[in-house]
Amino acid sequence: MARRRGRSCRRLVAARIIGGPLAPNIRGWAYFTPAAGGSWVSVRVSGLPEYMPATNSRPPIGPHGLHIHLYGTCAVGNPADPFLAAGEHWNPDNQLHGNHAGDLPVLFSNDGVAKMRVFTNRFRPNQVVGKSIIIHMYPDDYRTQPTGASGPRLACGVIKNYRICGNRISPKPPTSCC
Ligand SMILES: [Cu+2]
Repeated sequence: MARRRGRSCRRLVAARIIGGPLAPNIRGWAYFTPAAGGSWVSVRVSGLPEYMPATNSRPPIGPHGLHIHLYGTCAVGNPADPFLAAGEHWNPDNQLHGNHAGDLPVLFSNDGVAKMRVFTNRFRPNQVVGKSIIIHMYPDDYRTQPTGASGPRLACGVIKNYRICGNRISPKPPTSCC
């Protein structure tokens, strides 16, 4: 652990998640930490929409599809169909959806709050820096190709290197501290 100005600092791969025009109250973080043989992915968000059962014309709202997408941009683009600039699911080894490296379990809302920690052996934290994480409106069915039929994109975060010094998290690259 490196020390600078008397504080201990460490590097953290993370994404600050912010809701787009379809769910502007969403706020949260995703953290990607090393694990034996892969990564822990920890997601904490608030402001998710209320669960609504499926109707004849649309799937249920929630639990929410969650994926790592290819490009590290959260440009909103079309407000009615936002965050398309993040591209498709991150799928470096050309798998079917359900087995994309960027596929993750759905997020369950608890009065708008979701907290989930999941292990994946599909990547190390460094490998997802520069990509994005997206929360969708509908559940992932893990079979519809290539999207899982998760529907519109509610929230987005670009996965970056952050540093934590004491309790502070700042978006400076790790070369400046650790
Ligand atoms: Cu997605």
